[in-house]
Amino acid sequence: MQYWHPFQLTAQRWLRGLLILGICWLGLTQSLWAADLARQKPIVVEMALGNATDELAFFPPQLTFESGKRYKLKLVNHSPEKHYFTAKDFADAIWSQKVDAGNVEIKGAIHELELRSDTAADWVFVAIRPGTYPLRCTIPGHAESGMTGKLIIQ
Ligand SMILES: [Cu+2]
Repeated sequence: MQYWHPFQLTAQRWLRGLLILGICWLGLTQSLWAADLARQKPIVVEMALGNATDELAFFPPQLTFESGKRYKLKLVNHSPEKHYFTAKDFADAIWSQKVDAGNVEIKGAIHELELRSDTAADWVFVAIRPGTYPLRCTIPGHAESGMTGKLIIQ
């Protein structure tokens, strides 16, 4: 049998209560922060994967984002073949909300997008971690022919 001094018991309860309150507060401020970011009107940026004359490049080859801002990155492929938008480290440095592609909306973390000829997709995200991240098309031969780029978060 264990006996607890009444004060000790009360102090422990208080501490536990405070700890729970603290955790709730953290959770609340974090979700408020996320909700606030999610409501920001996105800055629209466009990038083309290839072009009508089938040049293997991203247009423009470099984009710069600002940390803490919400973006809608409009990806378009007007070229006669399919391309990939592969930027794994960049994907880890953003808070990805969704990708809108035609009638489909994909939520959560996305690392790579495949765009077939004459398709478009809107990627909505909040830029978070500053850095310079490589972008490439992973179709054999494309990156080697110049289909690479840079995504910068400042
Ligand atoms: Cu390509």
